[in-house]
Amino acid sequence: MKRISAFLIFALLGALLAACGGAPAAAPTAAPTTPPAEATAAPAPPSGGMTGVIKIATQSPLSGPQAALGVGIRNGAELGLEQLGKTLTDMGFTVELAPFDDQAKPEVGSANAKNIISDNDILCLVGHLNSGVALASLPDYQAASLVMVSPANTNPKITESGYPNAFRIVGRDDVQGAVGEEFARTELNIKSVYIIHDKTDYGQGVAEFFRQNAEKNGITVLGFEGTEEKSVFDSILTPIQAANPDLIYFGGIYDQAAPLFKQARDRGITAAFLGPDGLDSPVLLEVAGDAVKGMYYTSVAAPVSQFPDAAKFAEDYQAKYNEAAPPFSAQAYDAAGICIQAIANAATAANGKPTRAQVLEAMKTLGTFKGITGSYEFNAKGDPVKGAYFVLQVSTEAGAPAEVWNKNAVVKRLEIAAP
Ligand code: ABU
Repeated sequence: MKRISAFLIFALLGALLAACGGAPAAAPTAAPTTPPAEATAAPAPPSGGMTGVIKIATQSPLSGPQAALGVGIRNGAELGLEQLGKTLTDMGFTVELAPFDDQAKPEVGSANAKNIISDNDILCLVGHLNSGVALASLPDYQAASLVMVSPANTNPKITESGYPNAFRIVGRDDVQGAVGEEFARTELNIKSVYIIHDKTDYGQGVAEFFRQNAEKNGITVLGFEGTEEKSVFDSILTPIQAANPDLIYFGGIYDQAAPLFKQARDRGITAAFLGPDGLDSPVLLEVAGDAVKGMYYTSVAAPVSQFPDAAKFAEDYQAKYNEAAPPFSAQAYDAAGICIQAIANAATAANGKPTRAQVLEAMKTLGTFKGITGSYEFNAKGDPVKGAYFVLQVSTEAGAPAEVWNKNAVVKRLEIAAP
């Protein structure tokens, strides 16, 4: 009888609740043996499980003769994290930069890469300056599914070797070499060229693209030499002087080009000079002086003054680092922004700190990223769908090289689809 009364009371209560629109109470299952987690845990993080440290690494030369561009890449990425990292800190993460010095040496880059992938907090990498160093490091990045976004590497092998984790925001040397050759032939009326390169993946690669186009289009190639010499170029310049070319094309970086060009002029060689984006540094002007004033070069980066949306970046860079923002630094800022956006998208999808593999997946569906140096969308290989290519002329104005470099004139600006 008591059981029936209790049943009736519960039934009446249930009917009353239902009449008031309340949901019927669920039947209890097993009694909890421990207090609910919410009762004892620390206050909930801002959203879901979005806590912990997220690091973005950089690899570039921070010491040695190519540090002027390499430090710019590190600094540009650092500013990117400071100004764009809010996307991640607002979600609840702590964001840190992990800078590595690859010394422009493939073996150092590769050793660093092993350390980078052993730090599970590093979810994306901005780098490198040198294509050869990136190519030595990519197998390790790939093994760990670590996304690399390069602000500078132009050798086609970066995106033609099948690394699913390799992305870049700059154009490629198969195009850059052709742009340089066409400019030399059609605008400078060059009929003969002597080509020197630095024997690296980058320098030799772009020199070969220049040569292929020159031979195809009727420029006489009087010589094609590789050298690792950095200071005394007599043995290289003696045959060049004898050959008397209209043009010396140098495939390599400014630290080698500057003494080469200077010594060529000092010997009385009158050939025009031309080279690719590895020359895009005020240090070329600082070291070679009058020898390079007025010379032309091609670039995929160009001085920061060429990008209207990068005006604030240029101001902030000057204020923070007490020097003008060098070429590739604004691209590093954008590469960091791309890393941040991909990590944020991956975190949202995972509702927590993502894995590297999840960041890589997010890169594949990133869409268009609007940066300060351009809008970037990647093709299936990791190239930007369209690359920007510049032909520039070194300013002849007097003044500090870092400031004068920003006055270099853009002679041509091309947007060319990735091959
Ligand atoms: N593209 C300029 C930096 C040199 C390199 O790609 O190796």
